[in-house]
Formats: sequence, structure tokens, C-alpha cells
Amino acid sequence: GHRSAILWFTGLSGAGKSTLAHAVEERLHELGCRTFVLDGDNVRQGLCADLGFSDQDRRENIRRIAEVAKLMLEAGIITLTAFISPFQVERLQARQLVAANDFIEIYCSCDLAVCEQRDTKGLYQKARQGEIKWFTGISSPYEVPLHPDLIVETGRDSLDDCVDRVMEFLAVRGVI
Ligand code: GGZ
Repeated sequence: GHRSAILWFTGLSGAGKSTLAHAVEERLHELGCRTFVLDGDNVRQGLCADLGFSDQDRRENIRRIAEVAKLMLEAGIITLTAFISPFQVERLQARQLVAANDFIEIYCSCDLAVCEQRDTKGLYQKARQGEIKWFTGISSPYEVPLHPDLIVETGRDSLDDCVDRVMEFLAVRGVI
């Protein structure tokens, strides 16, 4: 059996949050865990379709996601959220919605230069050319977590290694 939890992945665009969350989810499924990944693909299309990327809209985006994650926690699900979540205040508020033990903040550490080099969607190039205003790391801030529960070096370590780090941590925390 397993207990429910919120795995809150945070980091720059292109740091690998969503990829890591889905890879961790796969491993959790092998253990028989019930899981759900919330990311831009399933949230910004629907629940948050009215929101853009101003500071205010990002804060509201994260607030809604935190509330949804709380409901899923109550439903007994391990929820993995993969959003930039650039601001310390909203990450702290998300944490404070649930019991301390149920919220695991995972900082996906990846240098801006590496994200920009990867530029899988070409967004950094557009941001540099001024075609996207308020792009995180270029023209909008990212507040590095001061006290994350776990730091994974997604810019340096392989995906498999990062998944291992997360799974080890979940075992230590007694989630799995
Ligand atoms: C940052 C943006 C922007 C701007 C579109 N700034 O790499 P991606 O494409 O798939 O992930 C990014 C995603 C960020 O949405 P989040 O909901 O995670 O952001 S936040 O937590 O700050 O609310 C990127 C894409 O959307 N994208 N415009 N201006 N990322």
C-alpha cells in the first residue's frame, strides 16, 4: 500500500519537470500506486485557460493547481504537479494547504544556459527575440527554492538517476 502525497516539481521551462514527473509516475504504477500528473498540458488548456503569464496570472494558476492537488490528496492519490511555479509565496501557500508530511517540493535544478540550449519548443529563442514577453528566466523571475524537500540535478544527471533520487526519497518519507 501507499499513502497519498503531493510531489510538487518546480523549475525553469525546459528543466525537465514534466518528463521527470511522468517517469516517476511510471515507476509508481509498477508499485501499484494510484497517481495523477498535473501539468501545463492538462491544466492550462482547461481549468486555467483564462490565464496567461503575467505575475498575477501565474499566482492564480498555482493557487488553483494547489487546491486541485489538495482534493486529489483527499482522494488518496499521489499527485505529481509539474509547473514552473516561480514564486516562493505561492509555493509556500500550496505547502500550507495540506499536512506537512504530505507535501514534497522537488526543485528540478537546471542552469538557464542548459534549458536555453535544449530549447525543445523554441520558446527561449522567441523570448530572446522579444516575441514572448514575461518569459521565465529571460524577462520574468524565477525564485529558486530556499528549502525544497529534494533537489534533483536535471541539467546534469540522467533521467533514470533523477527518477531513482525521487523514488529513494519517497521511500525515506514513507510514501511508498
Ligand atoms: C514561461 C511559458 C511562457 C512564459 C508559454 N514563461 O516548456 P514549456 O512551455 O512546456 O513549459 C512552459 C509553460 C509554463 O507554464 P506553467 O503553468 O508551468 O507556468 S507558471 O507556473 O509560471 O504559471 C512553457 C510555456 O508554458 N510558456 N509562455 N511567458 N513559460
